[in-house]
Amino acid sequence: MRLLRKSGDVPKRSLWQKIKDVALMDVAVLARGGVSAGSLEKLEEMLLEADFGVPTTLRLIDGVERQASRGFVKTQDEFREALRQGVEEALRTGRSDPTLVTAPSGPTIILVIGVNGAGKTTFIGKLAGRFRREGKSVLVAAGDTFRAGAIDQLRVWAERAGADFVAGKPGGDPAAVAFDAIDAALKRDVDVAIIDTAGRLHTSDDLMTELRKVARVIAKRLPDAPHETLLVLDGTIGQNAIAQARTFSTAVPVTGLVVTKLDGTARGGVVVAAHEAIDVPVKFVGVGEKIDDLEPFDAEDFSRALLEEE
Ligand SMILES: Nc1nc2c(ncn2[C@@H]2O[C@H](COP(=O)(O)OP(=O)(O)OP(=O)(O)O)[C@@H](O)[C@H]2O)c(=O)[nH]1
Ligand SMILES: [Mg+2]
Repeated sequence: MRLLRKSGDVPKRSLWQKIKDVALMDVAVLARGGVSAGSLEKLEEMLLEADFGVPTTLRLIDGVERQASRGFVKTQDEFREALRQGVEEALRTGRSDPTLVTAPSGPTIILVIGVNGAGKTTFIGKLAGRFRREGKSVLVAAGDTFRAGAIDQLRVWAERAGADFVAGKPGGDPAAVAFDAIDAALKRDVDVAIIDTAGRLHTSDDLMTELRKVARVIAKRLPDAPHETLLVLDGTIGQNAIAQARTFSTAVPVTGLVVTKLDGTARGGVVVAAHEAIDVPVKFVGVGEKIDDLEPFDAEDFSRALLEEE
């Protein structure tokens, strides 16, 4: 998994690189066998800095301490492996299947939601490109009628990916766009329809109300749809992403998470924290602005990439 690598000209140190330097004293204490609860202070600081959040951080520390008390954490490598296993286990707990749900017959409908700037439209472009490479026919729909320029931005992505494009009028009703998109998907018999949405309205309440309406209209037009409602989170905004995950998932049934902008950050704890916060599987991560910069999620790969030696 291409993750957390340098983006542009600024090389970033991996999380492990940081932990390795400052947590060595913790390791030394562990190696002497003298671990008491709460002794891994440095590690705790580092994990919080990497956006794991308090509950996930405490659980990870607990896991390392438990391994240590059994005598399994005597070397730096064992320390790293204990932590990595904790991360992987957290990502495999609860609802954690990264496979995209598809319609048993007819078009698969994917609704994409998230705050403005999270990377929804870019993700849709990348996902459409991915389906096209698999030989599937794709339609994308510009359900963001709110932001000026949003419709054209998606049109460009559709052309780049080789996908059909459906749009309404600027300022029009996004639910109507979603309805038309499903009509078009059924008529043209496409394999996948992906519906973009606005990230900002006057208030967050307005946005949630609108999303609920879009989801309702989709379900009315096609029972069982949307087959996926993917929440896009910016991986660089720390605990705000967790708050967003909670807000969106109480408004609509979120079926998968997409965490973007994981290139060029030495953090990434948001991926684990968001999964734990709302018990929804992470399905993709975004690692750049280009069409190929999308990685299907894999818990083991992710944990290895996060804690890789440079
Ligand atoms: N480095 C990096 N940039 C990304 C990634 N995904 C998206 N971006 C950038 O983030 C910015 C916002 O992306 P959009 O796709 O327009 O975000 P959006 O959620 O559709 O935003 P609104 O339409 O305003 O709601 C753009 O400049 C993208 O190029 C990623 O994985 N890595
Ligand atoms: Mg957008």
